[in-house]
Amino acid sequence: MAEEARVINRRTLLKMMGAAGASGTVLAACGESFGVSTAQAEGVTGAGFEKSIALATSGPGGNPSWQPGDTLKFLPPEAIPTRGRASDALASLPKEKLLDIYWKMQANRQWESTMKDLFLAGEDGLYGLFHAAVGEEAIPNGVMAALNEDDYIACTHRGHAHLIAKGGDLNRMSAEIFFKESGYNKGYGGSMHITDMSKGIMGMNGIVGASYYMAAGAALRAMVRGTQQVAVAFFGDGASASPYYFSAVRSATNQKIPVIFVAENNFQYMGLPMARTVPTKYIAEYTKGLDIPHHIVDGNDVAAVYAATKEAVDWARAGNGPSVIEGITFRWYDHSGFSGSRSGEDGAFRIPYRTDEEVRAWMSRDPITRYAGWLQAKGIATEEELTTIAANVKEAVDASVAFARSGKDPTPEAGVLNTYASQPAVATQFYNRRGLA
Ligand SMILES: Cc1ncc(C[n+]2csc(CCOP(=O)(O)OP(=O)(O)O)c2C)c(N)n1
Repeated sequence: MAEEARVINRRTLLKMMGAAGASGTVLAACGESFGVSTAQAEGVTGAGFEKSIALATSGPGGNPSWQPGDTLKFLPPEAIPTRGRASDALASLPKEKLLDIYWKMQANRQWESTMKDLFLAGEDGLYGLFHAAVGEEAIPNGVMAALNEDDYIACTHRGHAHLIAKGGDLNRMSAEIFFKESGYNKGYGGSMHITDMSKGIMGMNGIVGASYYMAAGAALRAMVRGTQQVAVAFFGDGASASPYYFSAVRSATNQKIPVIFVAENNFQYMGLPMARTVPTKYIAEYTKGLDIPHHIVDGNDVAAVYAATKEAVDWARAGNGPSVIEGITFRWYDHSGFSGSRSGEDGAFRIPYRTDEEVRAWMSRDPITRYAGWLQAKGIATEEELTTIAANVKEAVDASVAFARSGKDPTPEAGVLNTYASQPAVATQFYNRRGLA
C-alpha cells in the first residue's frame, strides 16, 4: 500500500502543478526527482511534459560545461573569492554572541539529524515533506548574526536553520513537525509553514521564489515608516531561475528598498544539478548590471557570510537599497526526505544527480567543524566549552522531541479556525452551498 500511495501522490502532485501552470523545467525537475517515468508523466500532463523532461535533463541548455560532480571545481576554498577582513569582523563580536552562533549551528545540525533518525525509524506521527539544510548552517547563522531581532526574514522550504538562527523555539518547531496543537502552526502547517512574527520570521515557504517579494514588501514597509529595519530574502539556486527574482532585485534597486537577497547556492535543484539550471558560474552575476553591491562568499564560512551581510545591512540602513549575497555551499542530504542516508550517520549517498566523491569533499568542509576550529584558534573558546555547548544542545533537542510526543493532536473542528469558514455568516453560506446546513 505504501508504494502505491507514493505513486498516487507523485502523480497527483504533478497533475496539480501542471494545472497550476508550473514551467516545463520545474515539472521536469519534479518528474526527475520523484522518479516518475516519462510514460507516467505522459499520462499525467501530455506530450509537452515528456519533451520538457528530456530537455531539462539531457538536452542542450543550461551551462553545458557543468556536470554532476562539477561542484568540486569550487574546492579547495581558495577557488571561491574571499573577503579579506571577514575573520576580524566576526571576531569583533562579543564572546557571548559568538558562542550563541555556535549553539545555534549545533542546534540546526542536531535537530535536523535527530528528525532524520526519527523519520528513518518510522516514528509514529512523522510524515510529510522535510527538507534538511544540514551542511548549510553557516549561511543562516552568518546572516542572522548581522541582523537585529526586529529585522525580517523570508525563508525557503529548506528553512529550519533560518528559524533556529533567528531565535525560533525548538519545542514549538518539533511539535509542528509532529503535527501537534502545541506546534507553531497548531499542527496544521508542518515543516514548510512555520512562522514566528514575534521574531521577524515571516515563515518557511513551500512556494519556491516567494521570498523575494515577501522580504521586499516588509522592507518597503519599514522604509516608509522610517524604522531602519531591513529584510532578508533567502533563496536557492533553483529559485534564482524565477523571473520574480530579476524583477524584485530591479524594483528594490529602483526604489532603494532595504532588502538583502541571499542566495544559498547548494548547486542542487531538486533532482537537477545546477549544471542544468544556472547559465553562469555565479548566481550573483545575473544582476551585475544593476549598480548595487554583489558579494560572492564561501557559504561554509560563518565569518565570510557575516562580513558580507554586515556590509549589506549597513548599506541598506544608510538608505542605499538592496544587495545580493551568494553563499557557495552544499546540502548533505537528498532534496527532501532521507533516501541514501542511514540512521546515526551523516550524509546521503548514491543519489543520481551528484557524485559521492563531491558529497564527501563538501562534508570535509563542514561549516560547524570549521567554526569550532576558528573559535579555538582565536582563543575565544576551548574545546571543553564547545563540547559542553554541544551537549546542552542535545538536551534541548531531546527535550523538544519529548515535548512534541506528549502534545495533543489538533481536533478536526479546529481545521476551519482562522479561515473565513470560522466566521458564522461565511460558514453558513459555505455549508448552504453544499447542502450541508
Ligand atoms: C513555484 C514552485 N515551483 C516548484 C516547486 C517545487 N519545488 C520545491 S523545492 C524545489 C527546488 C528548489 O531548489 P532551490 O531553489 O535550488 O533550493 P534547494 O532545494 O536547493 O534548497 C522545487 C522545484 C515549488 N514548491 N514551488
